[in-house]
Amino acid sequence: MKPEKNAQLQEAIRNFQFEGALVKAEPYGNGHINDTYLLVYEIGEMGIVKIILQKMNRSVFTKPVEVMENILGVTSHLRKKIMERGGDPERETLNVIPALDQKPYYVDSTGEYWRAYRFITDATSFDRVERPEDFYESALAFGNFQRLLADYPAETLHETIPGFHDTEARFQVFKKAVEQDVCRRAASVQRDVEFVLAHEELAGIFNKLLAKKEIPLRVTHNDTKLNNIMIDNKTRKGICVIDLDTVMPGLAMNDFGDSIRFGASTADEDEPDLNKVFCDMNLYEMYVKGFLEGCAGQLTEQEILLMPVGAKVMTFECGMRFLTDYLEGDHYFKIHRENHNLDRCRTQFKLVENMEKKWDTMNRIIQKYM
Ligand code: ADP
Ligand code: GN1
Ligand code: MG
Repeated sequence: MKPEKNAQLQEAIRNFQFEGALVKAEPYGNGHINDTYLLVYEIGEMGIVKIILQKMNRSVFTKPVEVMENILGVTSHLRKKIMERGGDPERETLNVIPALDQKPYYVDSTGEYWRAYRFITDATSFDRVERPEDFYESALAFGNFQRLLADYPAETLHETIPGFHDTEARFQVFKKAVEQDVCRRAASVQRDVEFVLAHEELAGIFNKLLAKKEIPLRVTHNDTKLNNIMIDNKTRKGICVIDLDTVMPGLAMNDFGDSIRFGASTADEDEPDLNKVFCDMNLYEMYVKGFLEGCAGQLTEQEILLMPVGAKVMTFECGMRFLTDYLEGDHYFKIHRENHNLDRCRTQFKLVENMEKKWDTMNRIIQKYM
């Protein structure tokens, strides 16, 4: 770690209410947005206590205080419901640890925002499906999450990223990135650009249905990839939904779709060999079953029928976002190698193509669970 970065980290650590002796502080996890650290403390007879400390991404979340207001609101709502049904609120929802000044965040001397969570112990966040049953359990948990938030006052939530899943608006941003071509990369990705342009129709589907009031806005997670859920190591249940930065009014189909995009793929999101990338219909079916069970009858028939569209739209949107970021010089998603965003974009477009081939099957499976 660079010395400046470490100094900032140490400053943040000093400004939270952590007990015990710090034995380890290291970068953690595979999120694309925030800087996440694992802190390990030793507290006398209690033994080892772990903490998640995050430097929030200020260029993505321009109003970090509003993000934290949302998270406190949502987690206290969840906490109440978890306690009502005899669950363990320390493990089944995120728990924010206040800073020394009691605020839910600390602003360091360089103006960066930090926040801390209790570490969810004896659980794992997976970057790919290792056991199909885990994917089913994650679906149940994401569906359940949406159900628990069904009576949350949506009007009190801040829009932490305006137009986050407004695919139509993202299409316009993409076209602008191609036109401006600040990194002079557009010529080398002509085919990918054409793929987006040829799929323009996908970008407007949900806005049209929203305008006609045919689909409802609900409180949704909006970033439902598999590594945003903790799976209990013993019971293998989806114990806790994490990464609550984007909980906002949104579409049930998008929460479903983003999970399929990531978890039903036969390869990693950044797999360079596209011959390995397919949308697995068995995993898709497991997710359908789990998600609909988790939502427990809350969804309208129209929403359920539109789930495959959600999968295609979210995958297309995500690929387009990766390509936009590649064209703009990789300023949004963290990258770890050259052309990383381009590799990510191509897996998404390969998945869209594969979903198109399997379209009838995807719809048939949905109908089976209605
Ligand atoms: P990002 O927005 O960058 O994706 P996340 O909030 O998803 O950041 O955190 C990144 C990773 O850190 C997660 O995928 C998970 O592995 C781990 N993580 C985050 N919060 C916790 C927690 N409370 N307990 C255990 N692990 C966590
Ligand atoms: C980001 O934060 P993380 O890594 O869970 C992104 C999602 C993308 C995803 C692609 C706030 O998710 O929208 O779908 O990467 N989050 C944000 O892997 O932009
Ligand atoms: Mg995450």
